[in-house]
Amino acid sequence: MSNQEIQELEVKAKEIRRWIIKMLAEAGSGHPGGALSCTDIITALYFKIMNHKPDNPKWEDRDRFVLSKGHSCPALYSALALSGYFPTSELMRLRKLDSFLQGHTDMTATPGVEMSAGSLGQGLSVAGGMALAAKLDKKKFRVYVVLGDGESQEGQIWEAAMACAHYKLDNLCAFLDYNKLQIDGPVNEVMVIEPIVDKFKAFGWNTIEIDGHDMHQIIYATNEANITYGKPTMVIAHTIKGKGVSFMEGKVGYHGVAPTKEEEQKALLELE
Ligand SMILES: Cc1ncc(C[n+]2csc(CCOP(=O)(O)OP(=O)(O)O)c2C)c(N)n1
Repeated sequence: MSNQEIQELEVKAKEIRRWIIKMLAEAGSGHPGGALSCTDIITALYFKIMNHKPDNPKWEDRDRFVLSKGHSCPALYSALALSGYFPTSELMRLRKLDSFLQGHTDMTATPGVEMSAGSLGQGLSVAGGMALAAKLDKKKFRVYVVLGDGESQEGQIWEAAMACAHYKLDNLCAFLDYNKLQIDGPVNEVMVIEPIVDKFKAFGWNTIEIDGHDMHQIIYATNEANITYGKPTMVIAHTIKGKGVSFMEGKVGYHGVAPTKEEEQKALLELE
């Protein structure tokens, strides 16, 4: 992939970060920290990696994306809008009563959203089911899923991890958005998930560790997943919660607190 393509993705990621800030400031509520940490991964998937047709969201051969940490949906909504699934003007109606963009994803309401999420821990099971269905139906589509590190304390993740390896779901590529923080504080203090790479390896997964804000590494990891046969791939992506907005970076307080109008201006200046 050329440096120019990488730069274009970086520009797109910045645009998505600006939308996240704008839509949350307008709504006055929502989750900036975890949305900003997975933005680069979602940008690479929607604008480089995935086969999808925004004008035909239900195209049966499309690659599937599951955002398991559903509270980070502003990143997904922005990527969907900028891809062309719906007008960007809808983004400013986030969390309004009659909007199809609610605070957590709703697959029955939003074009392009594949799974309703918000209750943590379920996304890997669903993504695994989609990947297994592709195998049974002899379909070529691939399935991508983004998990949270705090979310990975859920038992269901490990049952799914076992099942995905058992069924040899090499058409499944998961990203762990490893930003080291969750709602109540540092993941290490709430419940240690290390050694996370060894754990997924032990469960039978191909594992790749990357900087989750480096486009080159994100693309490399998905390409590696593509040519790995007989096992699913877990990309352990080291990220920063609140990435891109200096006063939000690494701050647990911005897990679920929207920027004020003043903070919005400050953040947008940084994201120019
Ligand atoms: C089953 C369940 N338990 C608790 C919550 C409340 N909750 C929302 S976000 C969150 C923290 C998630 O942390 P993490 O997965 O690390 O997400 P990120 O830091 O990327 O935002 C919690 C506990 C929930 N949504 N679902």
